[in-house]
Amino acid sequence: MQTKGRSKKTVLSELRKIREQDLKYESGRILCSMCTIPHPSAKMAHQLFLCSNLGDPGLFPGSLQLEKEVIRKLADLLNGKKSVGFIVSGGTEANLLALLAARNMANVSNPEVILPESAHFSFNKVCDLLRLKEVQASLDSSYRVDPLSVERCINKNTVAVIGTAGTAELGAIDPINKLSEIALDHGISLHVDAAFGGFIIPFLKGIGRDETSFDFQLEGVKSITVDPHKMGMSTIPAGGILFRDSACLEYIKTETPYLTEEFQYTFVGTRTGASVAATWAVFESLGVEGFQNTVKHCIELTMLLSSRLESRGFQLVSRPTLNIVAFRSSNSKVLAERLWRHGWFVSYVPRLDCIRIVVMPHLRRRHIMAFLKDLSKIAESHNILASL
Ligand code: 0PR
Repeated sequence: MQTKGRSKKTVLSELRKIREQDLKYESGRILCSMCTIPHPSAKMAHQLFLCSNLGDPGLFPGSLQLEKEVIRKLADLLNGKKSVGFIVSGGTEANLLALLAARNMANVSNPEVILPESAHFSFNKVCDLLRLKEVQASLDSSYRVDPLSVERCINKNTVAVIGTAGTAELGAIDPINKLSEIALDHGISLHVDAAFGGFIIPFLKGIGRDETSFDFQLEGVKSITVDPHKMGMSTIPAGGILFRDSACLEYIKTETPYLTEEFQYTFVGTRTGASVAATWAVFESLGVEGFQNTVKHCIELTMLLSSRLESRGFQLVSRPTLNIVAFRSSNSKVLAERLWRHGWFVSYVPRLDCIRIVVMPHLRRRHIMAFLKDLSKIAESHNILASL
């Protein structure tokens, strides 16, 4: 660090220059992200609550009220009549809290968790931290967890099973209704990771598409992850964890002897109220109709992209259920690398040897059309065939 401070103007102008190196969602070239441009009201709300710390909520009763309201609205969206929860740092922390509760609730000496092959890698971190043994359940032909495989994995050490409502790789929705029955039959917790799908699935019915039940309506569902900083269009960091009822909180609480509240339930201590305010602002600004319109926009572009890819001969890994398209070519890895070099930022998924595109709200039809045009050119110039 230099001895003397520099003027605000100099500092900011340097920061602006450095910021130019970051990619911008507005360019329409970020096709590999589950985050997007926050809603304009979220950006302003975030600034307004920049100093707020929900780690010591007695000092910030306004922020606390906003968190309660946001959780109430999320609970309504997910049919959780008695649900409680928190806005946390992201899907990873939300999944951590869910499994912490499940493990402590079960209180067995060698706890195990059943993870579908398609579960997000955050669960690997969580299981490592919580010393939970991972048991992998296999998928069916449409990349949804096979309930029979789950049932075969259960033994006396099983504390929880994970179901995903919108997998990170394909946007697939596991048969949560079946998992719920299994969880109830065996007295284990079912945690639903709807980090991505939680802000999409509840709005599908309103736009005339099939809706799958994945939430607290199903009695076996103990907890749900649902992230405002993904399809919720809030600012980062905003993950969401909801529990079925307040009894679950007993298993994750830590005493905070000298703070303004007696217990903390989140993993992170000092935590921002800014993205809570931002989430509140998005809910107020959009309402159900606004979310429906956003979901409709993303799904329509997804359908456009997937059908055009198919007509160009590319093979879809599966029919998109949500706004994720995964496709293959004769050399998907090299094609993904070439696309990056040409400024199209897609993901390459090694497990499925495919390219993944997440059709987030920052994308427009013109971006999809420009991508398709470049894709064909790039594939051709590197002798990559659309078909396998
Ligand atoms: N569960 C699911 C189903 C997820 O998709 C993710 C993240 C998580 C949990 C973990 O959430 P946090 O990252 O908030 O802790 N899914 C994205 C992914 O892995 C995260 C992401 C976001 C990646 C933006 C890239 C990016 O640019 O694809």
